Amino acid sequence: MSRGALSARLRELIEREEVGLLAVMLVRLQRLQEFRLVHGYAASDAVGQAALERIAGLLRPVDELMQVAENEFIALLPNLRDPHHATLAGSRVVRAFEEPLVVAGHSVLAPVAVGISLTPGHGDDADALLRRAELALRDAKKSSLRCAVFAPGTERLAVPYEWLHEALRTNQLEAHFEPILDLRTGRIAGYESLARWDEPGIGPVRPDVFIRLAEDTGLIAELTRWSLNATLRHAAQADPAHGMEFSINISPRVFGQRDIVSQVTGALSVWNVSPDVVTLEVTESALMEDPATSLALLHRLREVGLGIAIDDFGAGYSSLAYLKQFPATQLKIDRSFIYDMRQDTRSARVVRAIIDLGHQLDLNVVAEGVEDMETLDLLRALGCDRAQGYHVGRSQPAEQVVEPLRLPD
Ligand code: G
Ligand code: G
Ligand code: MN
Repeated sequence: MSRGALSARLRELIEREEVGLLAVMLVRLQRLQEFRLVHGYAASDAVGQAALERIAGLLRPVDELMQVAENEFIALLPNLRDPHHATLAGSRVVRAFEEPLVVAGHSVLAPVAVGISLTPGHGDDADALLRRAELALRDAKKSSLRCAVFAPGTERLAVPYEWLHEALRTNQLEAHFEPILDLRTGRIAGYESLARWDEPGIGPVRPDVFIRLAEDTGLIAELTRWSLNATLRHAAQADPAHGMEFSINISPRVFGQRDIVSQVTGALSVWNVSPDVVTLEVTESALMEDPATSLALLHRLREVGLGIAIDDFGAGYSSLAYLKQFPATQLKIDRSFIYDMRQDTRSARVVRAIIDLGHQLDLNVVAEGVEDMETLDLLRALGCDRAQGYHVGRSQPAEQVVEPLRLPD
């Protein structure tokens, strides 16, 4: 079913009095791309079909279910007694996908995340409800429950271009540093720089929101320039004797700019930071858009001495063929593989395989999103080199982080 048809159907339901409390439940299957890479399109379509049937089996006869993308389903749940029942339905779906789907003899573990919006409550505009279910789904992915209801106040999608432009111009963004632990020495090896934007009058704007806005509007060049300089300015404050390393996220889109190399080297020399303590984090998807150009630019950055990390490994369209050609120094395992490795031995085995793969390619392997000690211990036992995540430490304003690392005056 198309998005247009879905919106139309949702509008119809909203207008009907007898529908009462209506939930829009967005279910997204994860890891389908991985499966498709191994087993092909027909098999992954079959997984979509099996998932549809599994969800349908959990719904009431009055509920409506449709598949809106290969890995995405929307259920409309009318006449709910109270909002809590929407959460119950969502959690039921999450739990049901803890069991593998069996498709054409293959057993596939495809976990789901569920985002929910409600009307009345979260508006009576069909598109807004769908967007809010999507926002809830992003929260769900970050939560161990894998199911979330839209939380009013978290919505920052409507931030206009002008505000971000102004925020960049007036230096309103702030670099926060998230610690990265060396699992061998038990010491902090360095920090990943994460942009934060707290706009007076509206509150914090989520980075995934403003980074996407920047990418969509061309402000990403400004944002990258800001990010490089803000990170290196703070990095420069740290005494090199501490041996700290600093990682900077680089958006796919900047590989379209040919001067990205001189921008990076320029910022390094302005702040007098050695390239060997700086790693640029790039997602695989970035490299798939225009592999030839991206690879050439990455090779030049590598030649200058910077580290290159493949960020969110396994989450996108992973291609082992490209991985082989990457001048990467580091592999960051996406947190969707980490969060359940304690309970799920298959996840743990996938993590182990990724660690071994990374090591075979001489990459330093970093696990993202480590939320408890058990997972940390498990990763150490599997030979993972580094880890980051809430259990290691949350990000904090860069100023505070570098304060104790300062050069003696
Ligand atoms: O903290 P978390 O919500 O910070 O970040 C969300 C996403 O935003 C992450 O995928 C991260 O890679 C990205 N991100 C954070 N800061 C920056 C930045 O300065 N530049 C780019 N390109 N991406 C960033
Ligand atoms: O895509 P990238 O890996 O650059 O994104 C980093 C993001 O991960 C940031 O949004 C950061 O706030 C978030 N993050 C960091 N540690 C954890 C964690 O332990 N659990 C979860 N759920 N998110 C985390
Ligand atoms: Mn990152």
